[in-house]
Amino acid sequence: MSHPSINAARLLGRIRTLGSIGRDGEDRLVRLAASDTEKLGRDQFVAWLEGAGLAVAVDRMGNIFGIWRPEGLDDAAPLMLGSHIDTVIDAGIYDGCYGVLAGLEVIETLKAEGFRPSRPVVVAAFTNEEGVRYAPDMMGSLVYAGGLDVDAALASVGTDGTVLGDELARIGYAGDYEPGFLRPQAYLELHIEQGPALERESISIGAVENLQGISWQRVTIDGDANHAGTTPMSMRRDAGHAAARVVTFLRERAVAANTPTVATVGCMRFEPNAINVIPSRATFTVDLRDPDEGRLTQEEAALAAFLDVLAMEERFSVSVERLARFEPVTFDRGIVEHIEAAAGERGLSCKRMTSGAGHDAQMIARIAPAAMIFVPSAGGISHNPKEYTADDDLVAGANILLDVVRRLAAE
Ligand code: HGY
Ligand code: MN
Ligand code: MN
Ligand code: MN
Repeated sequence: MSHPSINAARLLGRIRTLGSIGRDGEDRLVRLAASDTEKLGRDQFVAWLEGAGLAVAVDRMGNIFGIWRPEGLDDAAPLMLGSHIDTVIDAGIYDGCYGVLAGLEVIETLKAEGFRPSRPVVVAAFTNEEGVRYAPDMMGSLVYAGGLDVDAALASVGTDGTVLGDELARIGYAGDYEPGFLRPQAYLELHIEQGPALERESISIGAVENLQGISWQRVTIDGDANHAGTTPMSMRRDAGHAAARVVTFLRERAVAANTPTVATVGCMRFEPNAINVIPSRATFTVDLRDPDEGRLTQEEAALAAFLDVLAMEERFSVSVERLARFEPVTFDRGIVEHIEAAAGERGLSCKRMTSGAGHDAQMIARIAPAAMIFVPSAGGISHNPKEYTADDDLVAGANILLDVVRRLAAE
């Protein structure tokens, strides 16, 4: 059976074009949510949507939707494809952007072929998936799925002191539609794996059946600033050392447990941050993840207990702010089976797997059957300019997305 395929050159060209937009003075890709550089990426995506003849809608969260609604399908709930085009700092060019551009590519391919879907097909680029500037991550899709009030989200204050709603208005992406205005009949997200599993097993396609839980916290430890030279070690309340003990505690506990639990301290700041002053304050973030909700809760409790001991033993004052907490999600088995069948028909190897990263699909799964398709990441590297997926793998994944859309939009 011949399989009409996507336009590989168009997709690969767009991935590279979008990957060149939003580079800083050191040529790092930085398109943080609602920033000036992200606006450039948004504008390019909207231009491609308009060029494809899609209706473009932007909601109050700045989520962008390209809508293909053939005649006579006014009331049918759409099939939604999506991901995000905001990035981390010094990002790769595939995370998020691949899924958004492949979704557009699938729609353009089906339109050109004269395919008549049973329902509208929509491609979405959700705001602030990365959560680097404004927490929590997956914010745009979380609001879209009703998991966070839109006004509360727009009032979020960023790490740079800006307010999300003001920034979206400033860059011209504070839309009129209420988040959730298009209730999808199903949601599909194509994404790079961002981990080593597929490459290690030489498998082309991941049929993602679940996604692990995520806990983000910000911890502040207060001690006493003091002279680095004159203060006896026994008299110190060194917040920097206390923070270092937490980092070591988290890593050693996760390694020793030998479970799927992962723990990361990604941000750390000392005050007053001077070479000859014992730090009075350490502020740092903790990212804990586990596919099992019970174990994730247990790891959060273990951290809390360790912080309590630090506070009592060494008279620190410790405060913890919860930044994000998402339970593990199980995706729709029917769609997962479609992904596996589509890979089989194209002779592509495929395995079911868990997503270690958070994704917009995890949020949209709250309001519609959802699933994800993964393609291999070279060396399992992501959130890093070395992030890479071979063109053949990118095209294979987009063709599987095309085939699954054809199946779901024919029902
Ligand atoms: O943190 C995550 O896993 C997602 O990429 N924001
Ligand atoms: Mn992503
Ligand atoms: Mn990411
Ligand atoms: Mn993600």
